[in-house]
Amino acid sequence: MEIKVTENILSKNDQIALETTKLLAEKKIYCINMMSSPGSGKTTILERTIPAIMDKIRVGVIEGDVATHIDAERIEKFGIPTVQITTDKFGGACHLSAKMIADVIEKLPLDELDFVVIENVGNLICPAGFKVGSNADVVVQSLAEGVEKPLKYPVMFHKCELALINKIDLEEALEFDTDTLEENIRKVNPKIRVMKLSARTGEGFEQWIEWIKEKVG
Ligand SMILES: Nc1nc2c(ncn2[C@@H]2O[C@H](COP(=O)(O)OP(=O)(O)OP(=O)(O)O)[C@@H](O)[C@H]2O)c(=O)[nH]1
Ligand SMILES: [Mg+2]
Repeated sequence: MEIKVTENILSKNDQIALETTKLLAEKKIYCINMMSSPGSGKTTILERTIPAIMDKIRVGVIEGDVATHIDAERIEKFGIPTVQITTDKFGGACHLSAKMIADVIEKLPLDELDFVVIENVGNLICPAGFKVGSNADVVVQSLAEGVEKPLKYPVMFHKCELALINKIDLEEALEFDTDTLEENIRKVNPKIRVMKLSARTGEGFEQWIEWIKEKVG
């Protein structure tokens, strides 16, 4: 007779991430984890998103970088709660871990927020392997990176429920095949939602802002 013993052993990282998810749920906060290669436009997307939502949605941001407070300073100018994590204190880690988030999350005024955005360290590989306690994972890919990236770095696209194709203002100049990029994203993850936008011009932002409003409720 075969006896199957199934144990659900969460990794230490996942246990800490779950605690953060519970804390955010208690505070009725929706949280997204934005990930991408360096320079895809995560911070620029936030710079356009925050003023579009901040009259109705109370938003706070956690910025993750290997070094510098540059991104936090870009976000702080909107007068919203912002925390910068620099991973050079953790050996220059190429991702945020659940513990790094748990250690700073209460620096945000959680009782006064509806929405927390975590901008992860720019890297298309490592952040996909570490839950941080977010409700949704969002990947940004810019046109300049090439159509094959979802096929070469599938784990990130598999993990995320939303892909933002950014910098569509460059489509003509780069002679970029955005449809093939979208197809490649869907090949990796048929369920993923894909939105095309430009943080430079604001084109395509309506559906992204709508998505946030639906999720935050
Ligand atoms: N043309 C164009 N440039 C953009 C767009 N979005 C961002 N950029 C530019 O791309 C560069 C990188 O943008 P960031 O927003 O700093 O990218 P990031 O993903 O936050 O970068 P890291 O935090 O370093 O990973 C900047 O020079 C932006 O001005 C866009 O939609 N169109
Ligand atoms: Mg950034």
